[in-house]
Amino acid sequence: MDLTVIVPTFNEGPNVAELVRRLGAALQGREFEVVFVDDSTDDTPAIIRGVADATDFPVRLIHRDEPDAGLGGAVVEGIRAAQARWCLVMDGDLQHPPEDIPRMIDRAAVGDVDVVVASRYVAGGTAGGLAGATRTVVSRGSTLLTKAMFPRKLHGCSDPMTGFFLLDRETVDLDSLRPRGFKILLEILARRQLRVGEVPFAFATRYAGESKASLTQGIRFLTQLAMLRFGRMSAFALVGGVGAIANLVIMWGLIRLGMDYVPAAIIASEVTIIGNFLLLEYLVFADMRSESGRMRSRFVKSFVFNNIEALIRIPVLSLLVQGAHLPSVFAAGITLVAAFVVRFVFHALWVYAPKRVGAPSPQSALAQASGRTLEG
Ligand SMILES: Nc1nc2c(ncn2[C@@H]2O[C@H](COP(=O)(O)OP(=O)(O)OP(=O)(O)O)[C@@H](O)[C@H]2O)c(=O)[nH]1
Ligand SMILES: [Mg+2]
Repeated sequence: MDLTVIVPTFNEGPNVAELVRRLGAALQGREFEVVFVDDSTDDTPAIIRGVADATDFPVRLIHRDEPDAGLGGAVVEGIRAAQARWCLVMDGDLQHPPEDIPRMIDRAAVGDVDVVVASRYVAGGTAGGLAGATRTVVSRGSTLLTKAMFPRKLHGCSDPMTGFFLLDRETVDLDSLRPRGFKILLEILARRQLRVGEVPFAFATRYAGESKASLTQGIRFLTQLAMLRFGRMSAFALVGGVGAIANLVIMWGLIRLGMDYVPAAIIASEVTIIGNFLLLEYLVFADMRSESGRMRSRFVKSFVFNNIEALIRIPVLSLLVQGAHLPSVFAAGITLVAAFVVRFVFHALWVYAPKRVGAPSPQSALAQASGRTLEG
């Protein structure tokens, strides 16, 4: 087997037959297989099986009943299951023309790269298939931001957000990837310096079906970027900072409405504690949720911890001010920083600790949780 074509699909039924037909035509005379990694909730799996029966090259289906880590997770699962060393990843909606694959293979055959990226933004490529001006601006802007954050690792890559690439799977450590959201190539390139080759391609319009891109995906992407660049602790700090500001704004608002400052402070704290928990769940620790038991028990732990923390922090603050005669704002700063570190360790090690048998130990969970700065 020379090549495994990996196609992540989510409700792409109407595109399957046409995609497989064009793949067969474009890759005629080569040894290859097609692997669909499917998270669909409709009849797409049945359509894939039907098409597989009618083709003379191997078409495999991996259907995930419990999808993990969305599109990125699906691609990683496909790479794991691949028979070939070289894996071609492409969308299932024909925005990535199968006819470009031979050029990508030729580029890889030169032998000096680990990954060949089909780029919309290199001379000769076009992004015409992006739906509308907003999508184009968002795509362009986020590409620039991403390249600015990883200037060295993404130096040779004009389109790190593309979902169309050919990868030598022996050059990536699949276990080190933390796929979340849509941008799996970025995850691969940011983890490790790879040699990148590019070929231009014309991004087509969707053949049939509906787009799965959304604002939620956009927010996930920004979190992914922050975590890749600065590690999980900074995403955690970001959420904490937003929470602290929200806390003060709520308190100020309630006092203006005539409430006494003590109940105002208590209400503001409780609202922030709940809001912070939700942000941690869906942004910072999203990739660890499935392994760390039930959401309700995580909420109870987090809620109890934060309330105890507030109960300890205030007396410590007055001790520092009255006992050690520190200026109050400075003292408050010290207690907040100390509380932040303790809170991070508590959430990473206990609230989001993996529950499954054979799961990593708390020590490795913390290493994973704190993340690393990936580029010097
Ligand atoms: N397995 C799997 N595939 C997904 C998931 N979400 C999206 N996909 C597939 O990933 C590919 C890209 O998704 P699209 O909805 O086309 O996203 P896009 O190309 O950025 O958006 P459009 O330009 O509007 O098409 C398609 O083949 C989808 O079916 C998912 O959660 N799991
Ligand atoms: Mg698409």
